[in-house]
Parts: sequence; structure tokens; C-alpha cells
Amino acid sequence: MKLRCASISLFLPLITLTIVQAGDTKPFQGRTHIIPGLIEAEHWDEGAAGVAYSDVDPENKGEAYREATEVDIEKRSDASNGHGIGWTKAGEWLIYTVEVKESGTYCIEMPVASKKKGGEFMIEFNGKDVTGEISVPDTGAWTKLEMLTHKDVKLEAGTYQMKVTMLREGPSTSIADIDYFKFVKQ
Ligand SMILES: [Ca+2]
Ligand SMILES: [Ca+2]
Ligand SMILES: [Ca+2]
Repeated sequence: MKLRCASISLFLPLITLTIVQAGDTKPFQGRTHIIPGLIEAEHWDEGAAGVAYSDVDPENKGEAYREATEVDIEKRSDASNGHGIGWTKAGEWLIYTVEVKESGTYCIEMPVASKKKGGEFMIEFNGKDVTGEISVPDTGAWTKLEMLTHKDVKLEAGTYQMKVTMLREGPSTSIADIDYFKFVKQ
């Protein structure tokens, strides 16, 4: 008995991918972030929602620090540049145009605040995961920044779109308040 393959044609559904093109965002105020160096969290690229950033709720719950945006900017006196990002939720992301001046292995220093344990986020360079999941500890209060460090990040010299993605919320119901990302050569 000959079994015949079912003659049903299977068509893969056409999937439309939204690909972030390098030209779609511009460095904040025209200044590409330099690595090694400090990148203010509140200085993500200029560009539309879904291109330069994605935020789950349309209003900026914090401070009108820069042009109208959905990203939630927090004014805080203890932060570098007087501001950081807050009200972070799973699925949100931010793009930063960066130039790595020196190839090498880096440690990232990130002041974060979280009342109860925070969530997880990750950092990609041109779509490549360079950190894995970074977990945010309980710093005791939303008003208390603590330095979170992540070591052994290998980067090659060049210009990149750095993407920070909020993966999941912790018991704090958020990921973290973040002041900046400072890349230091190990
Ligand atoms: Ca928002
Ligand atoms: Ca948000
Ligand atoms: Ca800051």
C-alpha cells in the first residue's frame, strides 16, 4: 500500500517585520554617544514611537525634559543630569546611537532604583545581545539609587544602535528607574 503525501499546499503566512533602520533615528541633540563613556538614560535617540523607542502608555508620566514623548522621564536631584527614566514596563525599549572608540571588554555601571526587587532588562548592539538578562535588585526605595554593574561585555569598535529592552517586571511592578549607562574598559 502506497501512502501518498497529503497534497495540501502549505503557505507560510507572510510576516511583516518592523526593522529598525539605522537612518530612522538621530542621536539626541546630534551628539553620538561615545564608548568608553557615560550615556544618560534620558538621552535616547530622537525619532518617532516604534522607531526610536517604544513605551506601553502614551503619556510621559514624568517630566517634560525633552520634546513630547511617550517615554516616562523622571526628574530627580540625585541623578546625573538631574533626570533618569522611570515607570518602566515589560516590552518597552529605547535606542541610542553609539560609537565604540576602542574594541575591548567593558563593565557597565548603571545607577538604578527600585522599591522591592526590580525586573530584568537586556542590552543589544545592532541586534546582538551583549549582556544577557540584567536583574535589578531592591534598593530600598524609588528615591534611592544604587550602582548596578554588569561585567564582561565585549564590544568591537564601530557605530551601533544600542537597544535597551525591558524584559519583565519584578515584585516592584516595574523594571527599574535608570539614571545612566556608563561603559568602562575592564
Ligand atoms: Ca509612558
Ligand atoms: Ca514607561
Ligand atoms: Ca541621567
